[in-house]
Amino acid sequence: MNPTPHDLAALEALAVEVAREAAAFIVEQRPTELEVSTKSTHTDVVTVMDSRSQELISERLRTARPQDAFFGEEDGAERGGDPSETGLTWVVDPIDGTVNYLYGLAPYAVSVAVVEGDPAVPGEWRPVAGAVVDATSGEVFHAHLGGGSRRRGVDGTETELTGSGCTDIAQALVATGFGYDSAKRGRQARALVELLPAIRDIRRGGSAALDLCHVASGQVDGYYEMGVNAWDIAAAWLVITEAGGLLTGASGRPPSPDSVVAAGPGVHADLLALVDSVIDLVREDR
Ligand code: LIP
Repeated sequence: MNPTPHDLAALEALAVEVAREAAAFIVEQRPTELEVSTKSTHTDVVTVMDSRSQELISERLRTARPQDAFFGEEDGAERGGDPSETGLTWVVDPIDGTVNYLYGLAPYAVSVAVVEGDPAVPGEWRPVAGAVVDATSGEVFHAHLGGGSRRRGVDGTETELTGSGCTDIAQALVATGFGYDSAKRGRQARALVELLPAIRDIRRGGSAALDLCHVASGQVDGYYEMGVNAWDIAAAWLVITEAGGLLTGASGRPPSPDSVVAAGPGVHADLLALVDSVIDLVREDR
C-alpha cells in the first residue's frame, strides 16, 4: 500500500492536538454523577463522557479535515465526505479504558489515528499517523509513518521510543486484557493458565492503547489480546512499529478482533508461538 501524498507530520500534529484536548475534557468535565449505559454485555459500559469526547473529536476533525472519513468506537463508521477524495479515515477511541474511567482508576486514554484503507476490514488498512494520550498522566505517545515514535512528557520533553531489548521470552513482562463477555473471559483465563508459566509475568492495565504504547516505550516487553478493535489499536500500532516493534495477529496474520500480538523483535516470534499454541482455547468456534 503506497503512502498517499499527505503531509503525515501535519496529520500527526492534528492527532496530538485533538487527542490532548479530548483527554483534558474527559478529566476536567467529568460529572460527579456519571451517566452509564451498557453495550454488548452488562459489564461493557459506555459513559456519557465517551459520547461527549467522541462528539468533540469528531467536530474538531470534520472542521480540519472535512473530506476524510470518520470511524469512532461509539457510533461506527460515518462518512465525513467522500473518502475516495483523500483515502484517509480517522479512527478514534474517545476513552480507551472506560471501566478504569468509570472507577476513577488510572490509566485511561484517548486514541486518535488516521489510516489508509478500510479500518472495518482486517488486513485492508494501516495507520499513517496517530496519537495516544494518557489522560491520567498527560503523557502523549505519537508517531507518523517513517517519522519515528515519541513520548511527550507533561513538561513537553520528547523521548524517542525504541522498545525493550528483551530477547528471552521467559524474562518477558507481557500486558494483556480480557473481554466483556463472561464466557469468553473464562476461555481467556484458561489460555492464560497455559501461557503464564512461559513468561516472567503479566500486567493487566485496562487500556489496550496504553498497553501497546508501553511495548514501544519498553515498560512492558509484549502484549497480546483477543477481542480488541481497530479503534483500540490504530494509533498505538504505529507507535510500536515506528519504535522498531512488531504487531501482528495470530499466525502472523493482520491484527483483528481475533487477536493482536505485539513485542520487540527479540521476543515477538516466541510470544506469537505461545499465543498460537493457546488461541484455540479462546476461539468460540472450537
Ligand atoms: C478496552 C481495552 C482493554 C480490553 C477491554 C476493552 P474500552 O477498551 O482497552 O484492553 O481488555 O476489554 O476492550 O472498552 O475501554 O474502549
